[in-house]
Amino acid sequence: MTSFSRRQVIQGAAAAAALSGAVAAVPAAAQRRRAAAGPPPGGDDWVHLRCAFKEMMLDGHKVRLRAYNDQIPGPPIVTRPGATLKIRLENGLPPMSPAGWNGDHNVPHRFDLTNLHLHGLDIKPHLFQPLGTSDPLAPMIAVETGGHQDYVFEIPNDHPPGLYWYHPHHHGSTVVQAVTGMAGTLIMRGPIDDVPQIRAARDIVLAIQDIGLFPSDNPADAGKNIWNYEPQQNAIWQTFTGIVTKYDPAQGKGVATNPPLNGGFTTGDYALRYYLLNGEPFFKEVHNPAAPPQPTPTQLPVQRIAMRPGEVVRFRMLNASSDNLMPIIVEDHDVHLIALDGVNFDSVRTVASVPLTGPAQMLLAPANRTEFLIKGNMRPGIYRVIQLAQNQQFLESAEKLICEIEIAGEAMDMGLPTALPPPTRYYPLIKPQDIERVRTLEFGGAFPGVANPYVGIDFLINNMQYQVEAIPTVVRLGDEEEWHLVVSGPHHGGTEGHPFHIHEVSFEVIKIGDAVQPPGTIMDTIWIPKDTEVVVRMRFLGWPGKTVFHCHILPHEDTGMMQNFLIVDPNGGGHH
Ligand SMILES: [Cu+2]
Repeated sequence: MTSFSRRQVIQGAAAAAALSGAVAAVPAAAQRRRAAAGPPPGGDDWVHLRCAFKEMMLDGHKVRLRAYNDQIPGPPIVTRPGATLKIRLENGLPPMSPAGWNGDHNVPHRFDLTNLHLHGLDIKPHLFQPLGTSDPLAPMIAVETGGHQDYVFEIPNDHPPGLYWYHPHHHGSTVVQAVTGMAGTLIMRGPIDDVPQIRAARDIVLAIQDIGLFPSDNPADAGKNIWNYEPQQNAIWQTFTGIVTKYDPAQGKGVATNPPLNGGFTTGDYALRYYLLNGEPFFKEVHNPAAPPQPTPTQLPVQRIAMRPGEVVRFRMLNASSDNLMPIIVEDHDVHLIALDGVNFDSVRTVASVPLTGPAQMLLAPANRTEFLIKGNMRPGIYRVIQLAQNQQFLESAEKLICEIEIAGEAMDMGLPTALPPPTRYYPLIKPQDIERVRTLEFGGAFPGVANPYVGIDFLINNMQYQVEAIPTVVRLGDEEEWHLVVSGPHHGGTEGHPFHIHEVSFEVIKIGDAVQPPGTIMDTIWIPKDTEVVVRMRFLGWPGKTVFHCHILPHEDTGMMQNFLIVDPNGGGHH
């Protein structure tokens, strides 16, 4: 995190990159030649990411977080279709003893192990060892303290250009690492950047993260008043009592830790949680003992983005938070949507200005991205970018002011694009008669937990917890499938919505409940509201291999709401 002052004015991509030390996988010269085909010149084109603890001040609190290259969010990675993207991930986190872990991968453990997921990219499967493996029994890549992993990806020539992101994905340590800072943006350059009205617009990335904290239980921190999220093995923060328990197999129940611990693993409610915009806190929540599902909210001062009347600015918003669903409004402005989850539409979709009471203009589940143009209101003033309050999750989410747009200065009249270059990789869209298979996935759970007594709550897909060596789903390369994603009633544990995310492919969203979506709504993560069925269609067109789909509420994922699937090549071997 850089030393931003309050009311810092966000300038746009160039300034943001300079501030945060952007890592460009494509050399600067190649970036200027955006339209050029083929991979970047060889040589010094490795992106280096090193994760480690980071001590810093956050809103007056001394905190110990986890960061890539000492930056929160991590350094932006820039690449483009046709490139070879090479990333070396180094693990500088301190070791954590596995002592006391019962060996169940759905019990959070080994917060020192890490790996890397490039979220939303259509690239070789990269969660299991070795990279791209089709071995059903392949283990997950787990980089130990002091170790490293090299990732080399061929980006397809027709890869959609847009906003993607990266974060750790080792089962059992994902949320602890991500909710203490480990996430960064990845920008795929491409044809959309050459649309004249888009090229003329400043490009401003709005990366939103959450940071979960407890007072440190580390004896070495005694008297230092440090906040962190470093739960001991099997220590579970009990939201409703505010005490920390460890499961005792002999008694068959969780027992209060003695001496009491301040913090433990949590499925969402922290003693203290911050929301960050590009690394700066804008909102705080404090655990509320009187009503745990309603943390006590505090709005903090926000950053301000300067625009001129009639100026068109390109915004790219990432919800990198671990579990917060974000309905978004830009006050007194039409939102000209150009892309969701990195895949642009074939024309601009304008969402008219709405009252601040809603309904929202955009809905970002955890992991979603929206890319949109805003044309500055001709009336100078301060306009708010707001996350509306929502109660679609166990924890209620209060209304949050994320940032402000200050419109001032001489008026301009910048244009909006009419047509956009179609993302050819996903066209033609899948026709109903071409669907080879229909599958149903049900997201549910149980409280108190039966399958996962150590955690005390079950998160299940089709009544299964994650098993690293199981392959419940096998699909064929080239096939087109329709998946029905269901969060059903309370009798199946469907008490809150869940965001579905699948690796390797993006899907077209056909229906959310009864609401038919516009053709060409391509996403990689979709919010499934409770008591609702979402229908998506996808084509497995990239690589064979072992990979996963899961709920992108990270504590749900880490405790079991994930499944492997295998993409097999019916013609045996080969790729593309
Ligand atoms: Cu979930």
